[in-house]
Amino acid sequence: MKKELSFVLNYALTKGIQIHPDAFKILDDITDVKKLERIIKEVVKEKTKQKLFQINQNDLETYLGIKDDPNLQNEMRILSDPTQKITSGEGVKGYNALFSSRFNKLKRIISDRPESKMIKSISVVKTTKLENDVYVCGLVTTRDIERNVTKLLLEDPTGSFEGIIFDEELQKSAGTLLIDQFVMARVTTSKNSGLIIKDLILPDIPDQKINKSESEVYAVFLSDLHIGSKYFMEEELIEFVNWLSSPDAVARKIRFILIGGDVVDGVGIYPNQNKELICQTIEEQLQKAENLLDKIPKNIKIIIMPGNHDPGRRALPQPAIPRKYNSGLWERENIEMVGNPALISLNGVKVLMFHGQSIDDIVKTTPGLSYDRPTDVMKSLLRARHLSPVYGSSTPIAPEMEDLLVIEDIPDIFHVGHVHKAQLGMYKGILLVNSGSWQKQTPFQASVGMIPNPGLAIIVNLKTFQIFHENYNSNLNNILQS
Ligand code: D5M
Ligand code: FE
Ligand code: ZN
Repeated sequence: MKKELSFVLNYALTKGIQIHPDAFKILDDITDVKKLERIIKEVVKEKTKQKLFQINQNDLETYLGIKDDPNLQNEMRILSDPTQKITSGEGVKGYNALFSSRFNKLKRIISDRPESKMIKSISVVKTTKLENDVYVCGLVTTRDIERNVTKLLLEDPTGSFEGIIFDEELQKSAGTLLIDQFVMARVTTSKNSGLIIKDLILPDIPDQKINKSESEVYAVFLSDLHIGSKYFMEEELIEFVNWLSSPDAVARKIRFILIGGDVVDGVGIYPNQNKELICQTIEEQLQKAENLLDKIPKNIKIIIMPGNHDPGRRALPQPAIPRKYNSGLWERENIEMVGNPALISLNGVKVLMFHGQSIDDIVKTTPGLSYDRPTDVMKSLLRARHLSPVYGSSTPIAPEMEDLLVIEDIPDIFHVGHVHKAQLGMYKGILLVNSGSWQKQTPFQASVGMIPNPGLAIIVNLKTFQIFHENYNSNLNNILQS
């Protein structure tokens, strides 16, 4: 008998627990001594708690995820992934196509509202004297505040017009509009034949029924691991991964792990990044990611989406992390590589995953929004029904023929990362999850006063939407916000 195995047997016996020969065979296959010790200690602890005195084959198979609990369904479907759809039109023509696709998709969405029967095109509104109020749809081109009025320039495929807002409250809502966002305006002709905006309506989310899983399984939401960075919390993430194969009652029900981008820290993403890297190449970083994810029980399905630090292309929508940098991740049976953004169904629960690059543009230009409250920004994306409305700011957007960033399907869970601040929220029944990070505060973040709350794993029961979290940060002030 191997030395390690006799240790295991003796350890169990001193605790008054026997190991069945079939269970012994499974233990014999485990070559990692540390893993073997950990497994036996945890199973013995669990058996003692349950006042049972034999470890059998079934215990170990369940514990190691070799055998699935047949009552737990874990069906994952990719409902939408930009990877295969990316075409990139060229130059001005491409951007015209993109904006016309954006306009048409959002007009279709807003057409469900009763007011939409009175929608007129901008060319008609500009050339006729209006008897009654009418509605026009357009993308916001500019927003100016002059003395006591706000002026909005709206554009549709027939032309553009400048509308004036006098009402104070309405000026406040106009102040939160994002450039290039779609809006419907109620307009009327003024005495001097200018156009006055009397109301602004966003596509927004209608009241709807949330889909839940029939089977009681849990999903884990992670993002911004930044593997390869000096500040990546490797020990803590390994501890979490080990917990996944522990007998803990919550861990035993986890069947999905979603990773919302910035899986690795990348190379050449910011000046002098190499000084803050432990792994200097993308390949090395992804290999480390693969080794780590390989320790996750195989009955857990893992979805990997890229962020702005991952390889592929920088502009949105992003394709999945290309196979050429690491084929192992692509070949793993329990791993699914998707682009950014992606819509996934987990036992019928729709999860919209988006890394969240556009948050940078939005907090810069919108009064009342900040990096500290990412779920507020997520709400404004849902109201705009667009993941990255602002064009030409810090978030690069590719000139696709189809605007793949319009939120067409309404999700049950909206999963975003990027700002390294784990936070939960709710909007019109949709669960908002910002999954934080597994990277300690970087010198850059310290210099701009950004305080992340890393090392938190958010876990959602997909049947009840009850939320759990596991904290792997030793700092007790590191808390999940909501
Ligand atoms: O982004 C982590 C966070 O840091 C995110 O909130 C954006 C912010 N960030 C990153 N780089 C910059 C620059 N250059 N200016 C302002 N804010 C920034 P990550 O994608 O992990 O780097
Ligand atoms: Fe990040
Ligand atoms: Zn990011």
